[in-house]
Amino acid sequence: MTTLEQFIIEKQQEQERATGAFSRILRDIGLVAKMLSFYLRRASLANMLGEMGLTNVQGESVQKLDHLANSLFIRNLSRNPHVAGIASEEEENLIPANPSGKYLVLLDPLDGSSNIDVGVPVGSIFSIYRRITPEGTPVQLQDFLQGGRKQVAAGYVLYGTSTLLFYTTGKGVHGFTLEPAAGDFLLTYPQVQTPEKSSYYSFNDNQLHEWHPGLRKYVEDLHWRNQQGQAQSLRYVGSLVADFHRNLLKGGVFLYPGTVSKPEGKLRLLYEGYPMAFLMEQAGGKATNGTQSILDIVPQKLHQRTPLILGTALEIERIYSFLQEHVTVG
Ligand code: P6P
Repeated sequence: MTTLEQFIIEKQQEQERATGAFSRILRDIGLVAKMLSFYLRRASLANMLGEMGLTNVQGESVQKLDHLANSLFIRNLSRNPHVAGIASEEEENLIPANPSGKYLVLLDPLDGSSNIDVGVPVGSIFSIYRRITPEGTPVQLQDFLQGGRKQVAAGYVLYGTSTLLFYTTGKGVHGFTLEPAAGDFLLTYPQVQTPEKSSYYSFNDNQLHEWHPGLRKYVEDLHWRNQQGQAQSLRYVGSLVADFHRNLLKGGVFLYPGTVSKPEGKLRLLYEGYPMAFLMEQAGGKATNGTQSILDIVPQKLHQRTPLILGTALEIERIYSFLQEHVTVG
């Protein structure tokens, strides 16, 4: 079987400008993923569950494992000579690394960590750009605000029944499974395409009354189609990586839209929306904020939020049609 390292080298040889720098970064992300997989499986045995007693830049309580994941990624990537800078959901400001580096890494180090205490899968999300400021100088905020279409790579690690690493460099989506006996990720899902037919829909309906009327109409349509025997099932884990991964492989649609009181939604554009949208588009699906493709949103701030609706192209087109039918006035 092909290891992650072998696969990266093979793909690198196909890319004329590949210098091995990007491959080294992906290997470092894989290394942290292996370490986190180890710690997560023993968290309840090693008193690693629960809160740190700190609040992060998002105003959220920091879980012990959030802190560990953030530290591991930053420590390992900062040592990589090709990484010029890092941004993390857990850090208010960008983190300059090696001025001679060509790449930037944006991270959600451990997404869905509140689920860990109840044994629900969690994930890490990453997004990689080439810097646009001169090499040899410290990275600037503008390096991180290039927009989703400028990503050179994106991916996630799912710490579930097995530990999976999925990524794209714009030439398809490829998935690997951690083989603990070998201590390496092995290629198990080459060239992933999301099914055209949707089997699942994933959303938290606790604010449905505040959704755009067109989206509420879409949900009614889902239920009506189920009554006609075109059954899709509600599956919502409350962990973005887990919900995304199931829908990517089985076909589905995920909605975390804006609401009347929170029009910008909850999820973060730069290290959740952009990478997941890149992956979904590469797998043949679509990703939108309700009015445009996620990847076309022009970023303004490091931690800005975005409504996120993504999945099979057919369902996203259906959602667009309901939104256009129910344009709210004013
Ligand atoms: P809610 C986890 O906290 C997270 O950031 C994502 O992983 C997940 O998709 C979403 O929030 C769940 O939010 O409001 O349904 O609990």
